[in-house]
Amino acid sequence: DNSGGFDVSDICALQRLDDAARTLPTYEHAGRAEQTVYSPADIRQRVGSFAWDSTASMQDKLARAQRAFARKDWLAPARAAFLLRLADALEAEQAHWIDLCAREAGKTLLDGLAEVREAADFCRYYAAQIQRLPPGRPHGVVLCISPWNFPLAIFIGQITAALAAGNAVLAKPAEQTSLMALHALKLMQTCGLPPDRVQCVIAPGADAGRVLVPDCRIQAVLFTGSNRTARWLFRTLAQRTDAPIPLVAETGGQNALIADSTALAEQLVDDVIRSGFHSAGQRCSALRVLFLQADTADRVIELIKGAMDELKLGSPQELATDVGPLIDEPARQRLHAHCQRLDKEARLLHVAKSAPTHSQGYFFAPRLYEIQHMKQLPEEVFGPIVHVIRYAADELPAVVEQINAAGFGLTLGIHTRIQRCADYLAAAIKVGNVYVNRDMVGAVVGVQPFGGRGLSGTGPKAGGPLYVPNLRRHDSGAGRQRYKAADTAPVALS
Ligand code: UN1
Repeated sequence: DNSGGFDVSDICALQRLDDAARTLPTYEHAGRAEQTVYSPADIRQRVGSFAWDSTASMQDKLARAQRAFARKDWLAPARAAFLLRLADALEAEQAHWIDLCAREAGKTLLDGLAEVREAADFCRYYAAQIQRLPPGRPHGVVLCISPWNFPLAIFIGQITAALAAGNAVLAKPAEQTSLMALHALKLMQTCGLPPDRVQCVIAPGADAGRVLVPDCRIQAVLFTGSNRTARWLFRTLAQRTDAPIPLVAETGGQNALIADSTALAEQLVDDVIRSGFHSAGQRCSALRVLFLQADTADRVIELIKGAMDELKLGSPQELATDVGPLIDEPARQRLHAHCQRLDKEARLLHVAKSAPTHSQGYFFAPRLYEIQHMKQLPEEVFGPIVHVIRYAADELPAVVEQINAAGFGLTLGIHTRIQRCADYLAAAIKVGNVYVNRDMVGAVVGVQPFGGRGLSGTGPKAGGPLYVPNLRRHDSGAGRQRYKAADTAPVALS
């Protein structure tokens, strides 16, 4: 995403939105089996409504998408022009998207702005790919399964990847953010999307999966979501008689940041706060496990505790808010269960002091635990909780081993001023994205291929280290201006 570098007009536009927030409209999509949507930040606030798809309507949408693909009448130049129009249209309606994102997904105004920018970046990136790459053979109907935590950016990113390569799309957005998906589909239609080319199924994941994934009319799958669902997709696709079906999966991580005693403490703390607690920790790239070299750990922990108390929890519609709500009650229950277990076997170092400005939502105060080993985290913890592990200077190889043994491989942070140490860790730990002396969220479209290795997904493919400038930060010295990424595009689908 592109959440850095705001100028004054952005901030003014957001402030006006902040002031106007409570008078904005609701979003209604009439139909049978209607579902009302309430805001995760305030469960009394009605956001809109939508209708669930039945099995029959899912099948109908699949058939339509297949017919649209069979027409083969949407040529590359028209596809590229469509993507560029869509990018402009998204940006023209920026305030609308930021508002809906805050109310339906509980994302802060700045996170919402980053969503719009990233979605537009995907459109322009794939439009450029159409012009740059030789045409490949499209697959047919691509099933795009997108998550609620990036309800616009990943929804649009997957669909535009598939469309750019000439496919038709059956989109299955997370049900928690159905309104955003339905509105984005409408916008695509107004930008000249050919009839039926993109269909959007609104259904609980398990129902949609059972109906659609075994169906031989689905010819490829793009998935961002949980590791458990990714495994189910692999198994189900493998059982199809027409296998192999391409699956691009991006799943979770137990993302670690290793900070040795040469790290600049204030920069480190800033990056821990942003990577672990902003977006309420609800990013697959977020920091979960912070390895601190023992000599300086106490000092860093004290600074982190102070910074946690500065965080403002509250309504995502207020510009001053740093941490919004979790997405829903099951998410909060999962975090509570995790904390109940850790309260017995680990040390609670701190709970952020800031109480939410209003309490009618699924808020969860950021927490810092100290644990002994990553084995204490059996699965991804999707929320604002950071787990500290201390290590002695001569234990670095054991840290590497511990991270690799956990099996996930999405993001890794390294804070050090010893070049040899950064090089050693970046080479020894198997992950898709290594961030050196900066935060570890906010991958930028077109600059940095984003994907996980091991349990974290199917890409990016292994490649040599590529050092590029850090686009967000321009404020500091040596070692801070780069990150490492692999050498493939985010999604190559043809
Ligand atoms: C996700 O959280 O599901 O780099 C993936 C980042 C984002 C992560 C998106 N692009 O923080």
